[in-house]
This record gives sequence, C-alpha cells and structure tokens, in this order.
Amino acid sequence: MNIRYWNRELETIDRSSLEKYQLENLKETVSWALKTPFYKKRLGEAGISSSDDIKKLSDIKKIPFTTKDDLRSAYPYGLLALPKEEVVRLHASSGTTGTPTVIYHSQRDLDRWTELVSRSVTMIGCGKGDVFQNMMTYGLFTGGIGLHYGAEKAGLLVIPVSSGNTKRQFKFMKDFQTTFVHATPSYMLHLYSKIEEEGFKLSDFNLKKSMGGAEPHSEDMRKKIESLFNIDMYNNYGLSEMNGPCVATECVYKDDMHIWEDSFYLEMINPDTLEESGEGESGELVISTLRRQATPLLRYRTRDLSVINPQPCRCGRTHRRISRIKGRTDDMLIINGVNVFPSQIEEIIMKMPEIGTNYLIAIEKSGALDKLTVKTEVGPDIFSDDARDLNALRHRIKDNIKAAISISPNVELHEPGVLPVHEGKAKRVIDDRKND
Ligand code: DLL
Repeated sequence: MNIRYWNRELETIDRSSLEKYQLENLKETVSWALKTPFYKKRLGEAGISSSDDIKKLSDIKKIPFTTKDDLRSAYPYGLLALPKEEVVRLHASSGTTGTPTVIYHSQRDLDRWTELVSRSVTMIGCGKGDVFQNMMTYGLFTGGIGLHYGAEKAGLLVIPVSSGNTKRQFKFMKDFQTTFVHATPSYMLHLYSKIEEEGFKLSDFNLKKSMGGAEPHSEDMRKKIESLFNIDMYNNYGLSEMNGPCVATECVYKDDMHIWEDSFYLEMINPDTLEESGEGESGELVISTLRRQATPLLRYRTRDLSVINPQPCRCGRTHRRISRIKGRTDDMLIINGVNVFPSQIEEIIMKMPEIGTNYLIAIEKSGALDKLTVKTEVGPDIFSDDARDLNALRHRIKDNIKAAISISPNVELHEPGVLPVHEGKAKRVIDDRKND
C-alpha cells in the first residue's frame, strides 16, 4: 500500500484496509526489532526469527510483553535497530532515579511523529493563523519539542516559550494574542490563579483552545479549566516510549481520544491475569510501535488504565478511541485495605465550585492504620467568611469523598498559594507510609 506523507485518507480509512496496513507495518517492525540485541534474544526465545513468523495480526500474541524494566536493562544501546550514524535524536527519562530509559529516532521517525502531531492539532481545528504558545518543558521531556515540529508543519506560529515564568507567559499571551496553548492541566490551573497577581486580566488575552496532557486529570478538571479561561480544552495522551505526545488525542467532539492506529497497535489486558480485556472493559493499554525504525517496541505495557471505545465517531475518523486515563496500575493506593485511585478524589473536589486550583493527597501511618488527608486551596473570599462556613465546607468535602471511596479523610483548607506549585507534571500524592 502506498501511503504518502500525512495522507488525510489514512484518518478515515476503512477498518479492513487499516488492518492490512497494520499487518504490513507490524511485520516490518518485527524485522527491525530483530536487529536489536534485546529483541533478537527475546523474540528468539519465543520462536520468532523472522517477520515471516507473523502471518496475521493476532500472531502478535506470540510476542512476549516489553516492560519499562526491559528498557532499563537494554540501556544504553540494546534497543537500537539502526547504525548509530543514522540516528538523529534521542529522548531519555531524566535518570535522576535509577537507570534512564532511552528512545532513539531516525529522521524518518521524527517526520512520522511530526505527522501525527500535525494531524492532532489539525483535528482540533488549529492551523494557519493560530498563535501557539507551547508551555510544556523543552528538553529530554517530550512534551515541548514533541509538539513543536508538528505544530509548525500544520502552519501555526509557534512560540517555544517552554514551562514556567508565569509573568512572561502572560506577557506573550497578551502581546502576541496567543490563541492556542499546550500545558499540563495543573499548570493551566496555576496560571489562572496568578493572572491578577501578575497584573493582567482575562480580557487581555485571546485564548481559544488548549491541549492538555502528560498527567491524569478528570473530566471535571477539564470543565473547570474550560470555564475559568472560557476556552475549549482537548485531552492528549502520550508517553515517551511511544515518541511522546499525540499518541491519542480528542477530536472536536471531546468524546474519548483517537489513538493513531496506523502508527500504534493497541491491545488491552487485565494487568493481574495478563489476559486480553473484553470490549468495553477497563484494562491496561499495551501498545506496539508500527512505524518507528530506530527503537521498535513490541507489546509495551504502559501501566495506564483506560477503556477502548470501538464505536464509530461523529468526526468520521476510523481510528478507535480510548477513554480518559483513569490512573496507572502503579498509582493505585491501598488505604486501610481499600483500593483508591487519586483520580477518584480529584473528581469529587473539582466538582465543588468553592475549591480553588490546587490540591494534594497525603497518606501517613497513624498507629496501625493509614491516615488520609486531602489538602485543598480555597478562594480567598471563603477565608474571610464565618468560621462556621469553613467548617461546613470541610465537612461537605469529607462527606463527598467518603461517599465515593468509603474512607473518611481529614480535610485541610488552605489559602491560595500555600500548596506546592507545578510547572510540569503535578505531584499530587505524598505517601509517607513508605518512610515509616
Ligand atoms: O508525558 C508525554 C506527553 C507530553 C503526553 C505532553 C502528553 C502531553 P512521559 O513523561 O513518558 O511522556 O509520561 C507518560 O504520563 O504513561 C501516563 O501515565 C501519563 N500521561 C500522559 N498523557 C496523559 C493524559 C509524556 N492525557 C505518562 N492523561 C503516561 C493521563 C497521561 N495521563
């Protein structure tokens, strides 16, 4: 099949042609993988010595899963499928804790990633005439540079401002009349809380849209950001192992995220049994690269929990959708024996209009038991209210959380600016039990 650079037809291709295309690319990926020391051994052990061992898509199940630990064990060159001189960039995890993971890209790999990003920003209605302020960190992290080239290719005017320095963000938003931003949801909330303090007003800006990802966030957090800024916000999922941003993005209908299935082969498993999850069931996303040559990854266990939505989308794209990420298998907290995802707590507090733009979940040991404390910032006006009102709010938060997760938390209300600020990914959970 002859697929041109950013072939629009590929977005609405019928499923059976898409599957044929996936099979061709899976076979090619297996032959690239066999060039790496890691997969030569791993696939060899599974009886796969050539791409001819993959005859149909379901043959992918013969391939063992790949994990983050595998990536670490292959550091630095064990997963490189091309001669070093054909590789033009690498992205790596920060390496501050333990061995980093590294993903290499050839120029062709970067062009293909650029294509996916172009498709994603175009899908949400951005293009020529848009002024795009990219507030994600540039560097080893893929959020900044990852969006950059694709947005340029789609014709946007890109301001590569990176994260942090809120005053400068506001100045540029005002002076260049930025229409579109890319930022973590927590940074958007932080920005909002600083507008007045930095001497600006919402009416100084011309913001219309934002793309948000890199961290879990609830539908209620999206709604809050949309109503605070009066914009449309689109969820964008990705991970550095699969390039970075724009693995899956919402279209204008904001009803789950289209995963670009020409580039990523999607499976869903039960993380406990490793069996395939049924349609509509929640499970862990397992993704294989289909078009990346320098670092092919097969059946990568993302640890991210979601649900596949196979229903046709009103936008006409045939690439299936995945639901908002509920959390990671390694995020789940067990508090006094009860399984809790931080997202369940976030959902409750973001629904309450009195609560401000920042929160934190703290867990510690209290004797034999675990103690959960939810700390939230509330608007300054609430603090000037009667202490009885504050107490009533505290109780309401406590009751709502208890009703959702069956655990009664302590609730602390703080004035704005007290809790730690997040310029990149937010760290919302402090679990001190491990230090006891
Ligand atoms: O966070 C890539 C990215 C950058 C995605 C910018 C979107 C926007 P990593 O640092 O490798 O890569 O972290 C990947 O972040 O496995 C998820 O657990 C989480 N994550 C990413 N996007 C979302 C999202 C980038 N939209 C890890 N919703 C993933 C929830 C997300 N979690």
